[in-house]
Amino acid sequence: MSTSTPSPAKVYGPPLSTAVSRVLACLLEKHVPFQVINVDLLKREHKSPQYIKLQPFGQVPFFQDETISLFESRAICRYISLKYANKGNTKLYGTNPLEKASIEQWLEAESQSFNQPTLTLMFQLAYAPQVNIPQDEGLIKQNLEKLVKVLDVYNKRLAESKYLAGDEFTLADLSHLPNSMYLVTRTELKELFMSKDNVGRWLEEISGRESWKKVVEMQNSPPS
Ligand SMILES: N[C@@H](CCC(=O)N[C@@H](CS)C(=O)NCC(=O)O)C(=O)O
Repeated sequence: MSTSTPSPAKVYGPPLSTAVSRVLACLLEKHVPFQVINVDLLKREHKSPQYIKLQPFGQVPFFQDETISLFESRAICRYISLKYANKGNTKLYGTNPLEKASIEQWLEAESQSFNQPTLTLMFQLAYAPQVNIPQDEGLIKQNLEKLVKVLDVYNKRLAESKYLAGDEFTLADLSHLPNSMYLVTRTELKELFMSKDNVGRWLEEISGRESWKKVVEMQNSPPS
């Protein structure tokens, strides 16, 4: 009988990357041990031939666990939730077909409706000024309008239930944390999120989870 302990899962990429932080939050919710392998985006390590062999699009995160490798943060989170169904937060990905479908519904809303305007606003409002790229006022206005419409839908939903997919915190909520918290903490859009009462209450609640607080700690620590 082998007594060797399995090696921890590996996440390649900086915790400050929103897609990487989604995976870290999921691993922490599931109490799955992991190791972060730094990939320096400023040095363009994600475009090196060695890294492209792992992640063919040259993006972070890349994930390895035992013998498997995956990319795409949302797919990685689904995998972790299923593989470690009985560890940590066992309700993260639902426990019956309807719960799972409801979680999937809001995960799709995140990736199809919420992600695009929030990513554009992150770039335009936070990144562009940092690197002296001129801001595109038209694009900002257009994506703010899109975001307001999405937040109105969420606000209505969150008047009916504590979390997006029902009464439990799930992957659907977790998946919204990276882009939401980036905009809330690094741009002037905190007011917009908080002005929608139920969205504000929900964001306070989900960003106060131990898993997310640990991700923020990791984001504020220098890479090892
Ligand atoms: N849909 C992908 C997006 C990955 C992604 O865009 N990662 C960014 C960091 S948040 C990245 O690698 N950017 C560098 C690049 O695209 O060259 C996922 O969720 O994993």
